[in-house]
Amino acid sequence: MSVLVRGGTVVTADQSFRADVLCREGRIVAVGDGLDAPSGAEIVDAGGQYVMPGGIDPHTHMELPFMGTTASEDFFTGTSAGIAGGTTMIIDFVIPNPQQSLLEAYGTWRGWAEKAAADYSFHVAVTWWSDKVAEEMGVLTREHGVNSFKHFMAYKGAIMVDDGVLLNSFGRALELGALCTVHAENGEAVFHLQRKMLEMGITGPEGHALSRPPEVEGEAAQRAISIANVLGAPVYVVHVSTEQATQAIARARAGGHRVYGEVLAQHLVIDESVYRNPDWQTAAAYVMSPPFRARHHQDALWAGLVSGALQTTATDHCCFCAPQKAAGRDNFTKIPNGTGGIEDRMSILWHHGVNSGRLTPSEFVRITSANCAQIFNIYPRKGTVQVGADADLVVWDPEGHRTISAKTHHQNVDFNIYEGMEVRGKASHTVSRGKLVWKDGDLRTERGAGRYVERPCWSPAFKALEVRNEQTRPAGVDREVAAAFTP
Ligand code: URQ
Ligand code: ZN
Ligand code: ZN
Repeated sequence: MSVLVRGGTVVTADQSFRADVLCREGRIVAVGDGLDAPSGAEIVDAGGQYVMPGGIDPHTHMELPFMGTTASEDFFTGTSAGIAGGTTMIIDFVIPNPQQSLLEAYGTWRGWAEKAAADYSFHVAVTWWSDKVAEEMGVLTREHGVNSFKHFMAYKGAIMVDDGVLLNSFGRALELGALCTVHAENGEAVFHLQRKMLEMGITGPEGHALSRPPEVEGEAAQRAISIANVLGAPVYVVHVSTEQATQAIARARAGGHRVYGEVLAQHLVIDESVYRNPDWQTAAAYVMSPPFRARHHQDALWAGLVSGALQTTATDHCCFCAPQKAAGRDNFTKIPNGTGGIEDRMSILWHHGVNSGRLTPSEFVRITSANCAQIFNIYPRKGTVQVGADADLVVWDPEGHRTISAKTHHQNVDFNIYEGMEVRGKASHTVSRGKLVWKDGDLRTERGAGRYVERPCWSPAFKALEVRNEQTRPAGVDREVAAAFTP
């Protein structure tokens, strides 16, 4: 099976040039002018369009069991919706219960993901600590291609971890050459404020945002960065939503600390006024953590992306339908946290990023695909258009208009957070694993066509780096190990 994408402008993280792209048996086999079509090849006319690496969404939660229910989007429907929007790979999360074996949970999620229509990988959450957790982190890196471990600093009483777990886990990940990521909200402060809101009789969705003010994220982001810095470890902050956290990351990076920041497409364009919608169901549909913020935070997030302080974009695609959200009708703390968006991320970022003049097409490729591939060590297999790379491509129609709506989206959820938003720029064709699976509105994904993507750790690179100075080398941590990640 061959696919020839003809007549387009190839855009990678560092250049744009006119070229045809030939894909065969899942790989890109030729990039150049005037390529011949092998017999039987499917031909895509990409004239007037861009040919970019398929989007990678580093933050999704397909069929996540959470807050007493299960996310409505599964690995097949969710990756299919992603393909319709130009995303060809997800990195989802294995989230063990506290005291549960990480390997056991990993096996469960791998089973669920076998139905995926596109490629996928997993961050594994560390939700508790013991020698066994440390040992299983090693097995996951050595035998299962896991190179990132997640830590929830929120969700007290459920999956929240304290500073002690962060120190143990960050240190262990450093030994393994794996990257630690954090959900940065001060869970104790959230818990305290939730009770205050309820005592004051605030039970609606507005209470969700009021119990998670920006400082709750700013403090936790700074704390995670400081803890990582004490160990000389890198850290990746997921779903950065505030000016405070963006500035903490920018300061750390300016100081030479290896800190990465991820921003969700929805936090760039939706603000906290959604929680004041008089319709309870609509306001509840926007309950996610961190919550939507006042508009000035959006300016800071865009500045973070344009300046390079923030590197990746994601969706935190974690869908709950109206009946599920209704569990919190009388108490906002019971509303399952999560929103969707995997199908719309690329159009939102193109329309509000490139059409607005904030981003060039190459910068769009960086924040939707290339940076993620490099940070999570799967570049140039993913995240670029070159011979030998996986044949994951999106043919992007910059003039294609779309009105986003739950009535027309492919996501398995009864609400679209961008409902009614008009965007210019959309995926006209998507190639996944060398197959044309989205063609002018015809979605032809196959259940189980996706494959698990192993992500190797960084060991060799770290040995070369010198510790920044004596102070950052924690006592007792082997000099060579401490050299890891520390520029
Ligand atoms: O916190 C997360 O990232 C998961 C549980 C999805 N829910 C959310 O509100 N972001
Ligand atoms: Zn989170
Ligand atoms: Zn999440």
